[in-house]
Parts: sequence; structure tokens; C-alpha cells
Amino acid sequence: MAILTILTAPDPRLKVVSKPVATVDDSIRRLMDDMLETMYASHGIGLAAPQVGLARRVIVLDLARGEESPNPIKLANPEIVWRSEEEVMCEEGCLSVPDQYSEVSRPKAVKVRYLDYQNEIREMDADGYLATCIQHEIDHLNGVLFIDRLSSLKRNIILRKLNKVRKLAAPA
Ligand code: K1U
Ligand code: ZN
Repeated sequence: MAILTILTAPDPRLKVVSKPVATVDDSIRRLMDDMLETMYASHGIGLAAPQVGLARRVIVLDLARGEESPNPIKLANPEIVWRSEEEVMCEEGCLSVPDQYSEVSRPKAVKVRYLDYQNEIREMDADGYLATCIQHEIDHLNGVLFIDRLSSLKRNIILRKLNKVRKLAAPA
């Protein structure tokens, strides 16, 4: 397995609409495994393929905490086939928008159709933080970041902060 480089905003590759996977074959399984390893190494709870520079519709998640045993979730071509009318506000962060957090309103529950690790079509129901996280990752596949769901004022404040951090980190 390998740890991949995570792109950060405003990298234009994060704004691209990703292409569906034809079949979950060994190369996609390898990508899923590498993405999970990268996500764990970065202390994230989700990751989408465009964040590692690949415009393919693949996401991984693991919302298990501290003492709980790992619960890796690997989805190809995830598609929301039902969403609740009720919305909830949840605090979101993003490995591609480092150290910035904000509340975002999204449907409280969703039903998702996807291809699993064995290339089987499956459906899953998600609510609470899992639903938020899946919607955040599917947004990545459509070139949307959580900051795109904030007011332009809040988004520009965050983008300016990221730019400042990048300039400070750049070699003189
Ligand atoms: O970059 C990503 O897409 C991963 C992202 C997933 C996510 C977290 C919170 C809400 C929606 C989606 C992260 O893992 S950010 C880091 C993190 O673990 C975290 C951040 C804020 C709240 C809870 C966890
Ligand atoms: Zn993200």
C-alpha cells in the first residue's frame, strides 16, 4: 500500500467532475486501499479520489473512533438515490482545506447506491455524521468543496487564510 499526496485548495484538480468507474477491478481496489491508508495517516474520516489527483468516482470512509475497531467503507460510483427533507447543521472539515472548520447544512439522512469492493451493486442507508460525511465526499466527486456551500464572505476568509499559510510555508 502507499500513502498518496493530498491536494489542497485552490488546486484546480479539486474542481473537476470525476468519471465513473467501469468495473471495480484490481487497480480500483488498490486505489481504495491506498486512499484508506492515506486517510488514516492524515487522521481523516473520509477521502475522495480527486483529493489525491485522480478524477474517478471512488470514496473511502471510516467513522470508528479511538477504541472502536476500524470500520473501513469503500464505495465506487456512489449515488444518492434518496435524501431526507429534514436538514441538519454539522461541523465539517476537509483534508484539502487544512485546519478550517465550519457548519454546513445538509439532508439528515440519505440512501446511497454504489459498487462495493467485489464490484457488486449495493445500497446503504446513512444518517447523522455518516450521512454528512458521505455527502461531503460525493461533493468532491462533483468538484464541490464544503467551502463552496458557505457564504462568499466566509469562503473568501478561509481561502485568504490558506494562501497566507502557503506563503509562510514556501521557501524564501
Ligand atoms: O477531506 C475530507 O474529505 C475528509 C474529511 C471528512 C469530513 C469530516 C467532517 C465532516 C464531513 C466530512 C475529514 O476527515 S476532515 C478531518 C476530520 O477528521 C474531522 C473534521 C471535522 C469534524 C470531524 C472530523
Ligand atoms: Zn473534503
